[in-house]
Amino acid sequence: MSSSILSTQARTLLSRQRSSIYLLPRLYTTASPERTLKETFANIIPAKAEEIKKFKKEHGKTVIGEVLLEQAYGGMRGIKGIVWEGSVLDPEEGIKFRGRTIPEIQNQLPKINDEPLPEGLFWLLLTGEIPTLNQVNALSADLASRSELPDHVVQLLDNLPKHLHPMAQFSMAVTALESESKFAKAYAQGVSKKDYWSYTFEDSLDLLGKLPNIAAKIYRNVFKDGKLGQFDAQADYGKNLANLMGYSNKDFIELMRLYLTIHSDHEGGNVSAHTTHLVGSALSSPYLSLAAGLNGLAGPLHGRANQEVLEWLFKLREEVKGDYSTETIEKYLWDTLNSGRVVPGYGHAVLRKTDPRYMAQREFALKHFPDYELFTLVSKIYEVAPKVLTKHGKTKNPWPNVDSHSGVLLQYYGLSEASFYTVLFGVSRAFGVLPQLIIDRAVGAPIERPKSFSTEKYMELVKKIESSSK
Ligand code: CMX
Repeated sequence: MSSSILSTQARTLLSRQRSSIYLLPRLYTTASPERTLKETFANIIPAKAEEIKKFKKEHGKTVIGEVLLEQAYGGMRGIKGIVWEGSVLDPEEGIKFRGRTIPEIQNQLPKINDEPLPEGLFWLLLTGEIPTLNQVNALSADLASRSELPDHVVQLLDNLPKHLHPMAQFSMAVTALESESKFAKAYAQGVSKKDYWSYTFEDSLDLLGKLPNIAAKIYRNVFKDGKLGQFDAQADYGKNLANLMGYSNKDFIELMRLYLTIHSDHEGGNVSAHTTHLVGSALSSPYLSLAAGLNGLAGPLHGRANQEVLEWLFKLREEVKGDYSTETIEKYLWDTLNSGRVVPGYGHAVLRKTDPRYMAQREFALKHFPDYELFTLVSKIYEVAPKVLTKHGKTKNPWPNVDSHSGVLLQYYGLSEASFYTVLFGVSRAFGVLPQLIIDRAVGAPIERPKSFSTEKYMELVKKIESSSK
């Protein structure tokens, strides 16, 4: 077992507790004697739960921050109040998954070709360990075995109007899968708290397994002939997602693996992660919790920015008619800002430099299609926009985020329907938020309930605090 998420004390405790861990069924058979994901997690979690309990008991009253009034009115930016094990976002360095940067996970996670397999990232986020290729292959097979959609979900998707946004369709389909929730059924039968995580784990894997079919069904229904491409129970997740949507180009499959890996997790405070975690804290099933998160991801300031970027780029292209000079692009940026809109794909609530997810996608483009016209345009904007945004003086971060680049890669391979892009983001986000939901249930995380006040009450509070400090 990796020592990455456990202190020495916790590891000692774990070795004492190992014998008392109840036995779990194997979820899939593999020739390898290695542990399954569920067995690995079950082995880690008692010590982790004990470590948290002890940490809370010994340091629970330590002050870890202060809250300014402007933060209460400013979207709670920077307030520490969520526990999120999978990743931490550093303003300068960007996202780290269990302490590893994007280049590190690209290097360390198991691969079939050059790009990491998102199944491996799921394993890492849940356990803190890098799995072997055998373990990842077995997990891919397990997810594939859970992929079938119940008839009522297929019918629901087939009956939705094409003009309903793909993200609304996505969230509805995930909500409708509640009928399959093993957690909800077990809870209704009065299962013990200590077993919540096991049912949450099963629901999470069932849900992840079904997402490629849901996403592809939406894509094929809304934009194509409604018929899904090939599904191969022996193939990995990224390949099946690409194939089901009707894309078999091997570089596109590589792109899907990279895309699903890097869009997965971005610590716990972003809207989709926080919403999933919050709704899950009420013991809503993974289906209802993820659907809530997807509804947040669908917002233009969050995941839908990838669609907005493409629309904005196309308008720019139409307006400048092939003139990609600095002056023309500068003018277009100022026109956007002066009309009271944001420049989509730029800025971030936490990051203060170019998003490493942007860089990973840029490197993919440089490797596979350095001369693609839209990539050239995006690169030109990358040269110009930070200066314009800095001069504009509002945003705290004039650098591009993940959404600034993703659509252009999809365009290159012919996936040109921008309103579908956030669905792909959503499939990936499930890889990041479901591990935390399982951990939350395993360590007995409480229902979330922060304090709110009216403006009148804040005024009273501020008056009291300010007069007592005079
Ligand atoms: N263009 C123009 N103005 C921007 C801007 C941008 N790209 N980014 C921020 N600003 C403005 C804000 O609207 C805000 O203006 P007001 O004071 O008038 O309200 C001001 O700059 C300060 O904002 P900030 O503290 O820098 O940024 P926030 O934490 O409030 O918001 C974000 C972060 C991402 C919502 C914002 O940068 C934005 O709207 N960017 C464009 C949309 C986008 O790309 N979203 C995707 C983010 C990644 C993701 O979640 O997928």
